[in-house]
Amino acid sequence: MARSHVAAPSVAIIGAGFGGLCMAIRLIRAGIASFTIFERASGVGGTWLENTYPGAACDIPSHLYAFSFEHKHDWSRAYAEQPEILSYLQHCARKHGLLEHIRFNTEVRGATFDERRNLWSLELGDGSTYEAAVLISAVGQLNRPTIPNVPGRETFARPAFHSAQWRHDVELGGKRVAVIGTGASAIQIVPELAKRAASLVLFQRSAPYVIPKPDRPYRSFEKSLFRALPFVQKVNRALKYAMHESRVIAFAYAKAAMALPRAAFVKHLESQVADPDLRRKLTPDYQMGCKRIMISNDYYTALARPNVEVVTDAIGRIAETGIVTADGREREFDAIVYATGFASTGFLLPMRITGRGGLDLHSAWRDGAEAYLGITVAGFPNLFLLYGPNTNLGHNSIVYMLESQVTYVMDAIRALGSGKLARLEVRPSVQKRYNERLQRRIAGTVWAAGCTSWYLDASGKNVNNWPEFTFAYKRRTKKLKLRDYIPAPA
Ligand code: N01
Repeated sequence: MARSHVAAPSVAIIGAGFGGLCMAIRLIRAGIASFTIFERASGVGGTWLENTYPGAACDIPSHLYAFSFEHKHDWSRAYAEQPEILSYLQHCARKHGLLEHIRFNTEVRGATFDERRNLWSLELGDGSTYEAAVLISAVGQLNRPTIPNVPGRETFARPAFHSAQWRHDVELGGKRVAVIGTGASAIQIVPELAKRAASLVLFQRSAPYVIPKPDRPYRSFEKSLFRALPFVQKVNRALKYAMHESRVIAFAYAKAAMALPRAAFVKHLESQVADPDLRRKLTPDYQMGCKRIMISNDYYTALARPNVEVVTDAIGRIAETGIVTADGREREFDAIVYATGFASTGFLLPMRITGRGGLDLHSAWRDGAEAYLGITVAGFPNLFLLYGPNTNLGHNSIVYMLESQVTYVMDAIRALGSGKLARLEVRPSVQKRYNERLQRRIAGTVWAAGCTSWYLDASGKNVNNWPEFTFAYKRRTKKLKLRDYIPAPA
């Protein structure tokens, strides 16, 4: 274990994506070196390492989708693509000396809290264990790809893979390709594949709302300006933040404000798709914002290409060489791409997390995952979640939320390092009150408008989204209040 420069508890971080790296940089900057990051992959980047499908890019502006303390003046475009985001994260890890703290190719299978010693014992993939006083989960919400259990799926004898497990060894150029799903991943994949596949059939269960993406390459003079005058970049970032932040009004405060983006959607669809039948298929039947709103300049034009077909009939089964829709029609394919999303509501699954008194985290969450501020969970002392329950956004950059959470966890680590506290465990009443209020707020948002989405668990409870302004969340997480926690003197 690395030696600390200041008195601090030992810290184990799970995941080396945006969250884990942010946490580690803040620890290093505070002079705390007693931490280890466990990463199941062979490199840093998390979702940006895993998702390498053609067209993978961020739908939040580059300057906003970056750490506030680690600006990059030379983003190549307004909305960065996956390789550039990955290389930014690799740069952050190198620059802040994080690599020596990361154990790559090391999966954490579970963790158990030892009440007598106030230590978390982590069970690692190779069967060994590792102990730390503080456990921080930074595994994200979208790390377990799901492939629907369509009858006959296993019988398909040709390549079939999930968008987050892209098979770069499979050449799709000139092939007959099926894409299942119309979420944020699919709308980036489809335009790229449509250009080179002989034919592409998109199986759409629900149509997404797609509006224009204000994307463009940055000009050299802009990059030079950002480098020479960092405050210009800061102003640019602040403006983008404010613009995105205002969007929560339509999601959560005044749904009538959704009329504006809806008008943009209608105009976009009408300008890009001439065929009225196709337009009808591509018009969603649910309230805008209920599922994630998509931005793309080439999705609709791709669907209007002669080699592309949008199928809205339900998939009945998958056969050896194709997909059979409920009407009995079989289409033959050389490959199937499942852009079918992630198991988003199980959070730390498949890890087994055992807290005080043998309490299992997933049993504690049998009525739906919840945490106080999305960060701490009653019964699980010294466990902190980054991007935990109800901290996802429909309107702004998740990096902002992560930084707020990291500020809060740093406060906790300082408190635990003071030598006065044995552990920090949120009071059940505080967690309950917080979540009751949160769910009341969510009930009035557009996400509760009756559609299905990855924000809802099996019982229909929204366990993923934060329903307010992000600056309100930042304010709440600025300082850890000891009164929210059960007193546990050292
Ligand atoms: O997954 P999704 P995703 N038959 O769950 C369909 C982030 N992200 O990977 O809507 C037919 O959104 C399902 O249909 P329906 C972003 O937060 C960000 O695309 O349930 N279809 C849906 O269309 C995003 O929201 C970026 O009716 C089936 C699709 O599969 C999140 O990741 C880029 C089906 C799944 O969509 C997830 O996006 C990419 C079935 N049996 C992703 N089962 C950025 O730009 C499921 N579907 C930052």
